[in-house]
Amino acid sequence: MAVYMPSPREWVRNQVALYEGSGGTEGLTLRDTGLPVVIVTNRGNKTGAIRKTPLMRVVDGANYVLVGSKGGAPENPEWVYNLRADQDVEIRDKAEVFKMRVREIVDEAELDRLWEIAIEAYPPYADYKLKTARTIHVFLAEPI
Ligand code: F42
Repeated sequence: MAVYMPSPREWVRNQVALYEGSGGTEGLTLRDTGLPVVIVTNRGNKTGAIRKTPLMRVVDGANYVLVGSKGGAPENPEWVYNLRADQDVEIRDKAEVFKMRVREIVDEAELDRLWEIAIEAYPPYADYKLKTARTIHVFLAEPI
Protein backbone atom coordinates (compact mmCIF):
# COMPACT_ATOMS: atom_id res chain seq x y z
CA MET A 1 0.00 0.00 0.00
CA ALA A 2 1.21 3.52 -0.79
CA VAL A 3 2.34 5.62 2.14
CA TYR A 4 0.87 9.00 2.93
CA MET A 5 3.40 11.83 2.60
CA PRO A 6 2.05 14.94 4.35
CA SER A 7 2.64 18.40 2.92
CA PRO A 8 5.96 19.97 3.98
CA ARG A 9 4.01 23.13 4.83
CA GLU A 10 2.91 23.00 8.43
CA TRP A 11 -0.35 24.95 8.10
CA VAL A 12 -1.44 22.80 5.17
CA ARG A 13 -0.68 19.47 6.81
CA ASN A 14 -2.35 20.64 10.02
CA GLN A 15 -5.50 21.52 8.10
CA VAL A 16 -5.51 18.07 6.44
CA ALA A 17 -5.02 16.36 9.82
CA LEU A 18 -7.85 18.32 11.45
CA TYR A 19 -10.26 18.01 8.52
CA GLU A 20 -9.72 14.28 8.02
CA GLY A 21 -9.16 13.42 11.66
CA SER A 22 -12.51 14.96 12.61
CA GLY A 23 -14.32 13.07 9.85
CA GLY A 24 -14.95 16.34 8.05
CA THR A 25 -16.47 18.30 10.91
CA GLU A 26 -13.56 20.63 11.79
CA GLY A 27 -10.94 22.62 9.90
CA LEU A 28 -13.34 23.11 6.99
CA THR A 29 -12.44 26.66 5.99
CA LEU A 30 -9.39 28.62 4.86
CA ARG A 31 -7.90 30.36 7.88
CA ASP A 32 -10.08 33.34 8.85
CA THR A 33 -11.90 33.72 5.52
CA GLY A 34 -14.72 31.40 6.55
CA LEU A 35 -14.71 30.06 2.98
CA PRO A 36 -15.01 26.30 2.53
CA VAL A 37 -12.23 23.94 1.54
CA VAL A 38 -12.16 20.38 0.18
CA ILE A 39 -9.34 17.84 0.51
CA VAL A 40 -8.03 16.26 -2.68
CA THR A 41 -6.24 12.90 -2.31
CA ASN A 42 -4.08 11.68 -5.16
CA ARG A 43 -0.80 9.95 -6.08
CA GLY A 44 2.58 11.64 -6.32
CA ASN A 45 3.87 11.17 -9.85
CA LYS A 46 7.46 10.56 -8.76
CA THR A 47 7.14 9.04 -5.30
CA GLY A 48 3.87 7.14 -5.89
CA ALA A 49 2.94 8.31 -2.38
CA ILE A 50 -0.50 9.45 -1.29
CA ARG A 51 -0.72 13.24 -1.33
CA LYS A 52 -3.47 15.28 0.30
CA THR A 53 -4.09 18.86 -0.75
CA PRO A 54 -6.65 21.28 0.64
CA LEU A 55 -8.15 23.47 -2.10
CA MET A 56 -11.00 25.97 -2.10
CA ARG A 57 -14.40 24.36 -2.54
CA VAL A 58 -15.53 25.43 -6.00
CA VAL A 59 -18.50 23.45 -7.29
CA ASP A 60 -20.08 23.17 -10.70
CA GLY A 61 -23.11 20.90 -10.23
CA ALA A 62 -21.76 17.54 -9.03
CA ASN A 63 -18.25 18.48 -10.18
CA TYR A 64 -15.44 20.24 -8.37
CA VAL A 65 -13.23 22.89 -9.95
CA LEU A 66 -9.57 22.64 -8.84
CA VAL A 67 -7.61 25.86 -9.25
CA GLY A 68 -3.80 25.66 -9.28
CA SER A 69 -3.28 29.16 -7.92
CA LYS A 70 -0.79 28.49 -5.12
CA GLY A 71 -1.45 32.04 -3.87
CA GLY A 72 -0.20 33.51 -7.17
CA ALA A 73 3.29 31.98 -6.75
CA PRO A 74 5.51 32.04 -9.87
CA GLU A 75 5.53 28.24 -10.17
CA ASN A 76 2.74 25.70 -10.54
CA PRO A 77 1.80 23.67 -7.50
CA GLU A 78 3.31 20.16 -7.64
CA TRP A 79 -0.16 18.64 -7.60
CA VAL A 80 -0.75 19.94 -11.14
CA TYR A 81 1.92 17.48 -12.37
CA ASN A 82 0.52 14.74 -10.20
CA LEU A 83 -2.96 15.16 -11.69
CA ARG A 84 -1.59 15.25 -15.22
CA ALA A 85 0.09 11.89 -14.57
CA ASP A 86 -2.81 10.21 -12.73
CA GLN A 87 -6.37 11.46 -13.03
CA ASP A 88 -7.91 9.36 -10.27
CA VAL A 89 -8.61 11.34 -7.11
CA GLU A 90 -10.73 11.28 -4.02
CA ILE A 91 -12.38 14.46 -2.91
CA ARG A 92 -13.50 14.94 0.65
CA ASP A 93 -16.20 17.58 1.04
CA LYS A 94 -17.00 17.80 4.74
CA ALA A 95 -18.10 14.29 5.79
CA GLU A 96 -18.53 12.96 2.26
CA VAL A 97 -15.80 11.36 0.15
CA PHE A 98 -16.21 10.97 -3.61
CA LYS A 99 -14.14 8.96 -6.08
CA MET A 100 -13.59 11.22 -9.06
CA ARG A 101 -11.58 11.63 -12.21
CA VAL A 102 -10.02 14.92 -13.22
CA ARG A 103 -9.41 16.48 -16.59
CA GLU A 104 -7.40 19.58 -17.25
CA ILE A 105 -9.44 22.34 -18.82
CA VAL A 106 -7.90 23.56 -22.06
CA ASP A 107 -10.96 24.71 -23.99
CA GLU A 108 -11.05 28.51 -23.63
CA ALA A 109 -14.83 28.85 -23.39
CA GLU A 110 -14.99 26.15 -20.73
CA LEU A 111 -12.08 27.73 -18.90
CA ASP A 112 -13.79 31.14 -18.92
CA ARG A 113 -17.02 29.68 -17.58
CA LEU A 114 -15.27 27.77 -14.77
CA TRP A 115 -13.04 30.74 -13.91
CA GLU A 116 -16.16 32.86 -13.30
CA ILE A 117 -17.47 30.21 -10.92
CA ALA A 118 -14.08 30.03 -9.22
CA ILE A 119 -13.74 33.76 -8.55
CA GLU A 120 -17.30 33.90 -7.29
CA ALA A 121 -16.46 31.17 -4.76
CA TYR A 122 -13.07 32.66 -3.88
CA PRO A 123 -12.53 36.25 -5.14
CA PRO A 124 -8.76 36.37 -4.36
CA TYR A 125 -8.16 34.01 -7.32
CA ALA A 126 -8.58 37.11 -9.50
CA ASP A 127 -5.72 38.85 -7.65
CA TYR A 128 -3.54 35.75 -7.93
CA LYS A 129 -4.02 35.78 -11.70
CA LEU A 130 -2.84 39.39 -11.85
CA LYS A 131 0.08 38.66 -9.53
CA THR A 132 1.64 35.85 -11.58
CA ALA A 133 2.90 35.69 -15.17
CA ARG A 134 2.18 31.98 -15.46
CA THR A 135 -1.07 30.36 -16.52
CA ILE A 136 -3.16 29.24 -13.57
CA HIS A 137 -4.16 25.72 -14.55
CA VAL A 138 -7.66 24.53 -13.80
CA PHE A 139 -8.94 20.95 -13.51
CA LEU A 140 -12.48 19.66 -13.31
CA ALA A 141 -13.13 16.65 -11.09
CA GLU A 142 -16.11 14.60 -12.23
CA PRO A 143 -17.77 11.63 -10.49
CA ILE A 144 -16.66 8.26 -11.86
N1 F42 B 1 -3.61 25.96 -3.30
C1 F42 B 1 -4.06 26.16 -4.53
O1 F42 B 1 -3.28 26.07 -5.49
N2 F42 B 1 -5.38 26.49 -4.76
C2 F42 B 1 -6.29 26.58 -3.74
O2 F42 B 1 -7.48 26.81 -3.99
C3 F42 B 1 -5.81 26.36 -2.39
C4 F42 B 1 -6.64 26.45 -1.27
C5 F42 B 1 -6.17 26.10 -0.01
C6 F42 B 1 -7.03 26.10 1.10
C7 F42 B 1 -6.57 25.69 2.33
C8 F42 B 1 -5.25 25.29 2.49
O3 F42 B 1 -4.82 24.84 3.68
C9 F42 B 1 -4.38 25.31 1.40
C10 F42 B 1 -4.82 25.73 0.14
N3 F42 B 1 -3.98 25.73 -0.96
C11 F42 B 1 -4.45 26.02 -2.22
C12 F42 B 1 -2.56 25.32 -0.84
C13 F42 B 1 -2.45 23.86 -1.31
O4 F42 B 1 -2.96 23.00 -0.32
C14 F42 B 1 -1.01 23.45 -1.65
O5 F42 B 1 -0.23 23.49 -0.50
C15 F42 B 1 -0.40 24.35 -2.71
O6 F42 B 1 -1.24 24.38 -3.86
C16 F42 B 1 0.96 23.86 -3.12
O7 F42 B 1 0.82 22.53 -3.64
P1 F42 B 1 2.10 21.62 -3.85
O8 F42 B 1 1.60 20.32 -4.46
O9 F42 B 1 3.15 22.37 -4.59
O10 F42 B 1 2.52 21.36 -2.35
C17 F42 B 1 3.86 21.45 -1.95
C18 F42 B 1 3.98 22.35 -0.73
C19 F42 B 1 4.25 20.06 -1.60
O11 F42 B 1 3.49 19.31 -0.99
N4 F42 B 1 5.42 19.69 -2.05
C20 F42 B 1 5.93 18.37 -1.81
C21 F42 B 1 7.33 18.40 -1.31
O12 F42 B 1 7.69 17.41 -0.66
O13 F42 B 1 8.01 19.41 -1.57
C22 F42 B 1 5.92 17.58 -3.10
C23 F42 B 1 4.59 17.09 -3.32
C24 F42 B 1 4.47 16.16 -4.51
O14 F42 B 1 3.35 16.02 -5.01
N5 F42 B 1 5.52 15.46 -5.02
C25 F42 B 1 5.38 14.57 -6.16
C26 F42 B 1 5.48 13.12 -5.77
O15 F42 B 1 5.77 12.27 -6.64
O16 F42 B 1 5.14 12.79 -4.62
C27 F42 B 1 6.38 14.94 -7.23
C28 F42 B 1 5.90 16.17 -7.93
C29 F42 B 1 6.85 16.58 -9.07
O17 F42 B 1 6.42 16.51 -10.22
O18 F42 B 1 8.00 16.93 -8.77
